[in-house]
Amino acid sequence: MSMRLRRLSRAATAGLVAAAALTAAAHSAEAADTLGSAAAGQGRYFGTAVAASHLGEADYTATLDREFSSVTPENEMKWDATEPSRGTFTFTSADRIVDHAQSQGMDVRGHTLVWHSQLPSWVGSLGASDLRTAMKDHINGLMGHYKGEIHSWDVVNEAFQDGGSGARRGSPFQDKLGDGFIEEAFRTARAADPAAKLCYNDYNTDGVNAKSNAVYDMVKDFKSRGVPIDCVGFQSHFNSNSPVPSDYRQNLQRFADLGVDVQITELDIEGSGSAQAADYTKVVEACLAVDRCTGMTVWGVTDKYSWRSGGTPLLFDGTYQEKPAYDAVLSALGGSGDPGDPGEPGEPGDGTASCTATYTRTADWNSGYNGQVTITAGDEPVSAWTVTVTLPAQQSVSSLWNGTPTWSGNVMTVKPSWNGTLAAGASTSFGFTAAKNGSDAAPAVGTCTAS
Ligand code: 9MR
Repeated sequence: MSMRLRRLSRAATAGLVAAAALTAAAHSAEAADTLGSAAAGQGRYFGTAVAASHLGEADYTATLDREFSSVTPENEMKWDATEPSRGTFTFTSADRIVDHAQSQGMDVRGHTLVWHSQLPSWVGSLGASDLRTAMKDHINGLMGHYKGEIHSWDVVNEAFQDGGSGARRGSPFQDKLGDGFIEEAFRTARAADPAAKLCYNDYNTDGVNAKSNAVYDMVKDFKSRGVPIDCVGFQSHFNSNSPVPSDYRQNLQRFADLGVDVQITELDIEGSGSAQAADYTKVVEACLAVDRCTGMTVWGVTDKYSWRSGGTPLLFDGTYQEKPAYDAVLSALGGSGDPGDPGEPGEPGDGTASCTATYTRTADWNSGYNGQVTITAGDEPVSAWTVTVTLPAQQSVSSLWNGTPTWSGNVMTVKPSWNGTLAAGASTSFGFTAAKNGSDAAPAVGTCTAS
């Protein structure tokens, strides 16, 4: 089955479901901001980890669909879940999450391709050359299956040791392939899906310390040698032993200054009440203070299913009630829990669709580059969008995916292909490959219009 056919059939289903959802939203009196719509107002996504096994629970899915604009499969895309024996890929649970997300106009983060944990034992028993092949096959298998459908992939996860040394963590990849395995994984990933942002993801790297310094040095080296990396993920699992660091913003900023996006990828903070709320505020404010902090993901919808459920670290309690931490995050994002007058001009529910468009260069080589334009819906659902991109005169576009272009001179007007329907606050993107023909300048992205 070809990728494109599979995606089109998914998108067709998504269109129908989303059309129904849009009608429902238009008749609903629910006009308070949500995490996703408030974050969209700041040009960010707000995501959550999701487990496929909970999607049948009505309250879980209602909370997920209402509040979040991005999802990360909590375990379903990991190596043990997707390639339990060599060359045999199983995508049933991961597909369920991706299909659900698409039906709601949510984006998907891919987690994770190369990691020492949740790794089937057959991988560890391979010799070096076989292991290299298996690693590349795994990356190609996953990224190929979801090509064009994942906004960011955690290509390599947790490759550095805790503690003061900044050393690499032992793993089959590190032990048999050496330090170069990370670079090989990123190069393979870029070729497998040029539209996805490629991230390195880790924990205890949230403040400036020996471990984050080691990751920083690696990213700096990758950027200087043209190894493809687009973002760094900061897991941000906090509790009293590992509190929100006072230099969190400064640490995010120094990575952003290397020329990568930063994302908060697995946020949870143990605690309760106003103290927990204040810690969440610090995290959101830090991300908003860093231009290249493109979004935040909390590591679960409800305390009752958290991997640290005893520490009640999330925004909704076990009965899906909003906690003080929820109110704090919403308010830090500039959102309001006040329903206002639904339908009032400027309020959600006024029926005016809007969107914003941002451009990033996702790959670069001597003669050309890949560009990506991300379209984010405002506080109303969007059923179609239009973005103009003006290229420097010399440049020419050889291919474009996830969008439909028409040309007038060097101005391309791009409309959706399968991805016109967006929930409030949700994003989609299209990508293109351009030949520089002597000009390395960036294209100009015009105003996004929506209906
Ligand atoms: O939340 C995940 C939990 O359900 C799994 O049992 C666990 C197994 O390793 O992984 C948890 O998620 C981890 C994530 O994939 C990587 N960073 C740390 C997360 C919490 O352990």
